[in-house]
Amino acid sequence: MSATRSRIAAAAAVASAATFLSLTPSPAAAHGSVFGPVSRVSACFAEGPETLKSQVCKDLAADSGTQPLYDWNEVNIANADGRHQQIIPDGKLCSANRTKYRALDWARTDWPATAVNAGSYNFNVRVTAAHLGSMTMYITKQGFDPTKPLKWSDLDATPVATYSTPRASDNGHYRFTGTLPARTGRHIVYKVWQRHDSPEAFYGCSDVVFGTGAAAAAKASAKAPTEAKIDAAASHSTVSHKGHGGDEHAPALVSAEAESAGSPLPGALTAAGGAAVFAMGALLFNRGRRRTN
Ligand SMILES: [Cu+2]
Repeated sequence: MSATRSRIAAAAAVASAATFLSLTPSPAAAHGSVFGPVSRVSACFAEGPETLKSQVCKDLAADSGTQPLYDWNEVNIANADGRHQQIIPDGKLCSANRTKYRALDWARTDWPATAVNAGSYNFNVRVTAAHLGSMTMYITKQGFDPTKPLKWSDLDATPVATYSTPRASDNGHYRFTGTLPARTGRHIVYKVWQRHDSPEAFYGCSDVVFGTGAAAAAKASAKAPTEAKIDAAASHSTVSHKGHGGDEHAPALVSAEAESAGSPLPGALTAAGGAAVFAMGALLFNRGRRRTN
């Protein structure tokens, strides 16, 4: 084989390797979702993706399919790196600006909600993988209009809870206490969970209704998924439910895995995939050269 021909062969191999890398699905990493108060995606998943009851959950599935519900423990941005307000525009907070989860941004007042009162509140986050990091829970200001898309400026700057997430969970849960301020009516609790062992962050909206009256109770229909439901639906998930817990040094392709699940920020995949293609191409090219020597 001539040097020129072997170069052409190497180039073709690189091209097919690039195609292979871009077409090969890889499971996204597992994370979690807020079960207390129940997040939007968890509340719909709990109804059963194939047996949805709430109109808003049915509309979500009609718009986006059921995969966002089976992937209830995702809603991540792989390379957020603390830049939450820069990379998530107003109106896209609940989806983390992910097209896959766009329905979660709908400003509707019929999302399944959790009844709450001012004062101490026990938060419960179901995590399918624990990560060292910081979890911050915000709540909307008094006067928030739930018929308008959620904006960063709607959130009270003072968190209602902050929690340093340890590398081991309490049997699949992070439990911590916060303090809810006085509010009336429907509000949103917004979770920001920034990993410290990687730039990845997770987001979520939980609908709450303040008050103890019958009207509040009637609106507060959210239920968290049962463990049986989580187990039964795991095979439909594109998000790993196990396997990378406690990964203090995430492998290089973790970012790429999250990217393949639809992150709007493509840098990580390009970098990781490009490095792999380059390495493979260099190897093939050198083999070709050796043959011609
Ligand atoms: Cu994770």
